[in-house]
Amino acid sequence: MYFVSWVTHIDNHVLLERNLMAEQFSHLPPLESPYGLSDEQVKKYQTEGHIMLRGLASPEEVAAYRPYIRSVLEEVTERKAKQGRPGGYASFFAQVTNVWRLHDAALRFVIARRFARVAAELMTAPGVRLYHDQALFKPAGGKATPWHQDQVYWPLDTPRTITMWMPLIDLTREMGTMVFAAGSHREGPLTQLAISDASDAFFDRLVRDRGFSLQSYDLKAGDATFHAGWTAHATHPNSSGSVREVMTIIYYADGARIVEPDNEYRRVDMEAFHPGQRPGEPAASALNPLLYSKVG
Ligand SMILES: O=C(O)CCC(=O)C(=O)O
Repeated sequence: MYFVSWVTHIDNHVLLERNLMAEQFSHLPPLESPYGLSDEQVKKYQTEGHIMLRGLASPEEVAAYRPYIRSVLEEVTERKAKQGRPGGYASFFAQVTNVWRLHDAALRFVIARRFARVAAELMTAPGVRLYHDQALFKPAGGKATPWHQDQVYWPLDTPRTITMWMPLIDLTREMGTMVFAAGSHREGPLTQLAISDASDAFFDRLVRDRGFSLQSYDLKAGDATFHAGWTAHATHPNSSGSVREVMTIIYYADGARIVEPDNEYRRVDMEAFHPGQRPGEPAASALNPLLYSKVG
């Protein structure tokens, strides 16, 4: 059975309970074949805390999934669904979290073995689990996303965390691409500030004072950047007349444990993304399927 074999790398009953047999989505590309990372790319990621990969998905593969991801975003933002985190980021982007739970087509994209394998190989982790996904659509005229470090939000005991950031359409800098402070991940936590004007001012000064090289890329649909949880990053504003359509998937190394939340963001994330779990436990709730395992 095609769909059953397609999901055998998933060890979690939650996904298997989903209607993966749905004929409706059988035309969607499986996104299974390996990308073929080089040792140089892995080394570059580990040195700089981010990397840009051309053609991780083909334009055709992305085009097949795009309408489903867009439809979820449009539906959720229309009814202004509240999703977990405190704080309002509406001027930066329209945000829908865990799209994989809202649509079976998006599920196939988010659990894609090709993407998860790249995440594992960049972190030299034997396996990765899903933390969550986010569709991040920056509206035309949307402000720059302020400088921040993601892991301020994440109650995990490992630096081996990573975000795949993939545009669904071709992007130029004017549409709000990412800016990374290369090598900043090696500093670990630099502040407890969450995304805000304050974090933006803090990092703006810090990257200048420390002389971090700032790197940014124009991307075609299906190209992707990956960045580590402690890599300081921001985006350009969207000064174009078009919506910037991006899908992100966040992974962590299998075996990571939940830490006692030391801020409100981490407490909320623990409850939202590791439901029923306690600090000290391996982070492996029903919402964190193992998406790739070298031995599996
Ligand atoms: O897409 C954006 O505007 C920000 C994304 C971001 O900060 C992230 O994915 O970590």
